[in-house]
Amino acid sequence: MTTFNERLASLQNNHEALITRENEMIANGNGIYDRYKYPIVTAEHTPLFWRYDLDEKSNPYLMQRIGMNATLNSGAIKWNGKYVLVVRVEGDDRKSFFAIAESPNGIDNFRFWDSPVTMPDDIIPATNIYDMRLTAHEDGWVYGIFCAERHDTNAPAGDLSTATATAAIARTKDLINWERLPDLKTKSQQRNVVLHPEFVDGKYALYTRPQDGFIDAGSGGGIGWALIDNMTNAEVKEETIIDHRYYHTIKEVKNGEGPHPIKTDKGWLHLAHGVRGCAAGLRYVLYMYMTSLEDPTKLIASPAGHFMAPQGEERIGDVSNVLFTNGWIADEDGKVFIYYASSDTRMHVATSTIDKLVDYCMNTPQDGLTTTASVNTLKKMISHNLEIINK
Ligand code: BGC
Ligand code: BMA
Repeated sequence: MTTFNERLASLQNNHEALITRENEMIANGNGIYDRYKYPIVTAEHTPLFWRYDLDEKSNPYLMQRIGMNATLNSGAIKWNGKYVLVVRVEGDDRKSFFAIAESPNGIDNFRFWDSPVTMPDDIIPATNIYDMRLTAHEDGWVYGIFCAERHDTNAPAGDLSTATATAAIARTKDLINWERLPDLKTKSQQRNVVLHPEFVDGKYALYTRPQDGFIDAGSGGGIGWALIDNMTNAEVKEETIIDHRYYHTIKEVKNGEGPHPIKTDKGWLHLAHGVRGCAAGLRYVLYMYMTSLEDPTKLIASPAGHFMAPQGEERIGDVSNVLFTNGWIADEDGKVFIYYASSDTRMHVATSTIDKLVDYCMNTPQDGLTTTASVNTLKKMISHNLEIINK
């Protein structure tokens, strides 16, 4: 029979091997970005001392006491030279919390800090919090905007599922101590609210996602934009839709901003998710678009279709057929680390460069919104290529 200490040593060795495993870029990608062989953060990456009571007296069988179910939708920031994720960790009890994992190279060796984030509550405490977008704003604070979910007090008796989604706001200078500010005041429910990194006309600017209900985007036409006076009592008075939803596209049912856009000399580079409904449920994919530097509400590039869709094991998980992103990091040298979660279960990375992503946005044909338009676009490229081939 293995002793407590033998079992502990074996758990520790396996855990260390998992965390320090080198990642490998997958060859022969699409030229736009590269995927990697291994997920970068999984539930098994969470420290053993979060899951096991390590006291032989109270836990003689060395059983797991607090299960971690998934690590998903993570905010990202370059912090003291490290690639840092604010991971949405979900326990077996379905409660999500934020915890920080850092890596020296952005693609492997992600290690959690010892304790999860202690996030203060707003006046009305939330039941669950998730999906933080990080913005190092030019005002000097690092803001985290995330979804705060509460049971809808207007739901009929017995309906324990209808909830409300609100944008919660916190800020920090060290990623350890978080100051909670009042939740965003808006006319509708909000998920996927993201703070633009710069002041615009002296105001804070938010990407929003107005929605009719907790799940239903309804009359909310897409990704919105709102200027607000301050973050300490943030209120959206007017929203303009900057990236619309369309019939029979990858964002027919809803769309939401991913992380805040990256500034490039050609415009703001955006990464977002689009959702469509099908017999298998909701399908979430990632897509990109660009807005103008002079007028960040003006769409200047809108490549058709998805930028990334779930592949292989990414397709399967707690909520299958989902890719979701709320974090990316652009290095000084132009390399971009795209952090995405698959099927609400695990975190991955893909790498690209600013130049390639801008090229992708500017030169991928737009969606003509009909089969005829798509076939015409395709035929144009084919005939041009045939001229080259037959020369
Ligand atoms: C889940 C989210 C999900 C949302 C809408 C929440 O309860 O935690 O992951 O996006 O419901 O389906
Ligand atoms: C939501 C998002 C994510 C999640 C997705 C799929 O609406 O906000 O939290 O990844 O659904 O379940």
